[in-house]
Amino acid sequence: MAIIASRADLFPENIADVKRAGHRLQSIDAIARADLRSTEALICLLSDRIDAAVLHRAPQLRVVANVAVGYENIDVDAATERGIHVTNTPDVLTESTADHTLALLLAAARRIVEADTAVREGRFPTWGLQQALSGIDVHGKTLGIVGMGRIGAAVARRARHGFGMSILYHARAPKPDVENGLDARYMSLEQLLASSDFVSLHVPFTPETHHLFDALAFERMKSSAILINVARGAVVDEAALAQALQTGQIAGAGLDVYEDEPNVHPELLKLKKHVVLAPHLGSATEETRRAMADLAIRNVLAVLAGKPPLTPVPPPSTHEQPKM
Ligand code: 8YV
Repeated sequence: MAIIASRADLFPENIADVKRAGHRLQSIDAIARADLRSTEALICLLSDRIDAAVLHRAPQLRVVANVAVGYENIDVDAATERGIHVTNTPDVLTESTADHTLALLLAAARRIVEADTAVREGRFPTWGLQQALSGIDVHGKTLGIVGMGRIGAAVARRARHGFGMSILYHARAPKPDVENGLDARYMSLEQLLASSDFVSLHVPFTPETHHLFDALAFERMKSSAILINVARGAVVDEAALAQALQTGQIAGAGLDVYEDEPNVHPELLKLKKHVVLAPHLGSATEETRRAMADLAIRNVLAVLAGKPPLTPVPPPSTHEQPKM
């Protein structure tokens, strides 16, 4: 019997799985206050920082299971040095996150949140050709995808096959397998920014992607363009984005992630036209959160049974880059 400490509010079926495997589940409300001395498995969230100091407090630890595809909250080097497995939850959240990306793109382009507010406040606009709350067309436009991993490709499929959009993309290297069937064109970030009506971010957060979207990037975008970010907040310089929106350098933004969650840059909060702000809900559907929890549990149970984890985070020695 091993002790599994969980920061995640697991579902009844996860609790049953742990019981069936003969382990004990301990619910913890904060990593900082938890007694981890006997913990052999830790289930954690993106908001939990798992650094060398936390690992030091858990001498029995064998696996850290992040309930997220991203894992920049975990010091993977420190874990690997101690022989601790780190796992994430790829694939199971790809389609939901892609759905959410399109939801933000459509909402920002067609001003759905502003429209909803107007109706609720009794400001139903009078009919006119140059109608108040008119938006920007999505179908047939050009979508620039930055980071063509699993989620980027799922967004591209929806945009291409659902909305007849032309797909441009920038990634570390061209991906001929993804290009097939999508007519997607690989190009430099600079070219992509100059040519896209919508730009959607799907890169992991790494030192290289920190503030990849800064004042210069916004200068390079079309003034009619809308930026969508469901990846990581710190890929965008939020102050520069607020300024680009205020000055009309770009037309709008659909954001799900922020540099300093749960705080949002105060200047962004003031912007309404073509700006939609969601609170990090990319994978937040009932079905997907169940699938994420199930995968995290299966990773933990595999390691505790002496088997390899199903979805290990690549050990740093492989030099494999994280994928979204
Ligand atoms: C997380 C996410 O599920 O998977 C990721 O990397 O950003 C989200 O889907 C959420 O933050 C819960 O940890």
